[in-house]
Amino acid sequence: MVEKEIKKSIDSATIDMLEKASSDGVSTAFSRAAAMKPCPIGAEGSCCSNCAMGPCRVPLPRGREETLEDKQKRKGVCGVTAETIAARNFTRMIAAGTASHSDHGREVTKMFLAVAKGEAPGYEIKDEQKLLQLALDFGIKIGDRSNNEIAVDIGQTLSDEFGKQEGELLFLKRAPLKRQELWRKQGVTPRGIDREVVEAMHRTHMGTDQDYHSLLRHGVRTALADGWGGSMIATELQDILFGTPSPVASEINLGVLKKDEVNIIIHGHEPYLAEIIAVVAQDPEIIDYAKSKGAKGINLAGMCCTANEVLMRHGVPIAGNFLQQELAIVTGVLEAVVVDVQCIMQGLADIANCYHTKVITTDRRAHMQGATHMEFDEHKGAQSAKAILCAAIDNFPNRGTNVRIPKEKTDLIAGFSHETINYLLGGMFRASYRPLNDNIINGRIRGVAGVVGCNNPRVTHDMQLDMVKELIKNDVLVLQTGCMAMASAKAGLMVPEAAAKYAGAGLASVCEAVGIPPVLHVGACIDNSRLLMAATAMVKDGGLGDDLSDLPVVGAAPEWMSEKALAIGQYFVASGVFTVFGVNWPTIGSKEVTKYLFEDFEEMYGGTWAFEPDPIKAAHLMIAQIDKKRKALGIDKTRERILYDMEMRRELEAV
Ligand code: SF4
Ligand code: MSK
Repeated sequence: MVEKEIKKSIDSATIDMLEKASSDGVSTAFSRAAAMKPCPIGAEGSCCSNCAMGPCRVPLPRGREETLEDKQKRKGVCGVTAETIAARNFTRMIAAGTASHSDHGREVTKMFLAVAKGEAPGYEIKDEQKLLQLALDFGIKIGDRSNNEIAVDIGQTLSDEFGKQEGELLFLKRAPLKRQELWRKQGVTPRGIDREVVEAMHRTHMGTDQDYHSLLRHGVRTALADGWGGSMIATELQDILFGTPSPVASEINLGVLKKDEVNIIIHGHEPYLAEIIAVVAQDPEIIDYAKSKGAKGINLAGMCCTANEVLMRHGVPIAGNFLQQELAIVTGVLEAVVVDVQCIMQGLADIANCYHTKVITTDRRAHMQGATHMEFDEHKGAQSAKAILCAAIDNFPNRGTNVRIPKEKTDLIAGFSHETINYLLGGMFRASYRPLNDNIINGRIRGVAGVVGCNNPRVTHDMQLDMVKELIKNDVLVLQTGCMAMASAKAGLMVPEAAAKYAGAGLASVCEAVGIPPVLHVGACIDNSRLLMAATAMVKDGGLGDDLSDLPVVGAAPEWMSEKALAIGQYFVASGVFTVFGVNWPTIGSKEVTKYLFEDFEEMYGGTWAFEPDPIKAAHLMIAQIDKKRKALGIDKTRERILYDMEMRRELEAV
């Protein structure tokens, strides 16, 4: 029997595999979500379990307005208010998100230092230009020193950013001056990355910070340590080590799996192992080994953000986004899913038991019961990769007959790093954001939206498409990362031809002139730092104000689930960007806290949060915000003229 949860996605490959999962009798995140309703008290941020006097639940009254008497009663055993509980929970989520991105950044830094010191054979410095630019930024001597010598100093400088006790994070200097001053004035300039995360945990411990204003201020400081710290370090150093992405063609969706080859999915977030697997998988010796087991070859595909990383740099196809990870196993043709860190469902181990798939954990920080652990050693990268590939190949003969590969796969172009956008718009020798700014000023492009984040089985999988289509139809250029980028790619929005099909006339004319899709794949979750850099470049190119908050730029995470998404949203907001989230809002249990985030933050940071679960309505909130910024910049009239011209053109065509 077909279960109710199979209607949970708009992606037909996902629906197909949910039907197969149902007939195979296996549970997935979709069926588990349907069977278990979310706790309403936790969802609104009104539950505290920060000490053993609790957990304390202080829900809003249901079905009626909160009275003063209710408010008096809504206290934990320690006397803490519902406001403090909501703000503490929110700050802890930001801290966890920041910790995850930043621990990724730390690992990259360690890897970078190992490569610079010649201790990680198989890896090398690929982007010399970016290396030298960073050296100039940090005042590190270049002279006649080798790249590796310079890299050691850069690695050490950035490694120190994590444990720095005082001062300001180095990358904050990249932000417009006005923004830096605003952060100082608000007291949210981050010092060291680890320091802000540790302080967030301390402040939210029982009996420490009990004022929601100061708790949330520290949440902002912590989030900034992510966007302008840990995430930016990860992006920059990965670019130097593995190459700064440039446009690359590939394919996406479960249809990239192959019936007659050894299928291996690389899944998670940190790309060092995946990088070397992508290389070693092409070794003729390994391919011959696969053939010796009866396969025609090795088919590597990605999942989640590790997928984005190896897509952008090697063109490795993507099997799917977050909610498709279990479904890739349901195909019955997956020999191994090789995971590193973050967004890996423990459900993989259970579901793999029902098929022949091997779940291989590879990171010392992320083990899973029921999985095979083959720890990656960066000092012996190629050996680690080879051992993992062989384990997958050895599993090929165990493949059963219960197989079905969805036919869906879609072409996409990825790899629009901040530098690439610069070159594409301005040309190789005059790389600049000037043409983007000019087209925003003349109204062909109304504004820019970053639509990022995860999938969530509490809402229709990939429903963000409605938002993205509405935005581009209204001439908003969309930049995407993470699993949202994958949703648009699956629907065919990430090819240049999509401009004529889906974009408004103004945006389409620019995309066609430059040869870009109307929806740009900018990278993985940590690469939201590229969005900060792109927005900063727009300010620096002039004509659109002198701060990030002046730009007609907005953000959204319509299907978010991860604490990392909240950290990203918070650093967008604190960088001056209006940001709307879908699914649910985790402080709804406190009107004061929610008002503070949704209204007062605008005064303080020039950017604010909003919550709107309907993707079309959310798109219109974003468009309204873009129009508000255009008006403040005095460029609203140019757009009216463009629309008038289009109308006139249509009338002419009708004659
Ligand atoms: Fe309850 Fe206060 Fe302990 Fe939280 S910190 S569990 S509200 S007593
Ligand atoms: S992988 S954080 S589900 S975007 Fe970055 Fe996707 Fe969200 Fe993980």
